[in-house]
Amino acid sequence: MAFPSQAVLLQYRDIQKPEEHLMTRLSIALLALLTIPALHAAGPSPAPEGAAVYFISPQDGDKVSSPVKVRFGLRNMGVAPAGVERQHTGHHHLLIDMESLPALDQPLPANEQVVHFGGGQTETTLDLPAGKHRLQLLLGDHFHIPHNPPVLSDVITIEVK
Ligand SMILES: [Cu+2]
Repeated sequence: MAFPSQAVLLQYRDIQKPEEHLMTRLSIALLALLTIPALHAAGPSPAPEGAAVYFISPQDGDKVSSPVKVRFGLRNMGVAPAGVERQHTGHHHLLIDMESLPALDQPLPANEQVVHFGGGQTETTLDLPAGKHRLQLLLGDHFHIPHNPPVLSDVITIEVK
């Protein structure tokens, strides 16, 4: 059985000499040092110079009727589905009526205001209530993390009739 043998192991650890404890701690510290830079190296993905994401349609100030067809444009980068790691690619995220930007150094949340297009889609159709709405596009990498520097569109405001 696992439990009694674990108890024996704990007892054995308790009677280890202090130097051995120190060695264990040093090993753990060393492991942490080796692991942390590796995690940092994994992200964020670099964006090339001149990379830009923008709305092909609608355009800022447009008066539209719902459902709204939204088309995403991307310059100097390619579209790849979520989970596919390929240099200088990413997938679109549509930010809808966000008060502020989400954290740009971690995976983007997925909710009604942050919509992922992880299949590599470059357009969508939105059902929006009447009134003014703010839209913004943000590219994310294979982990849904914005690039460095972030590839972020201007905010457009549209009015749904
Ligand atoms: Cu995503």
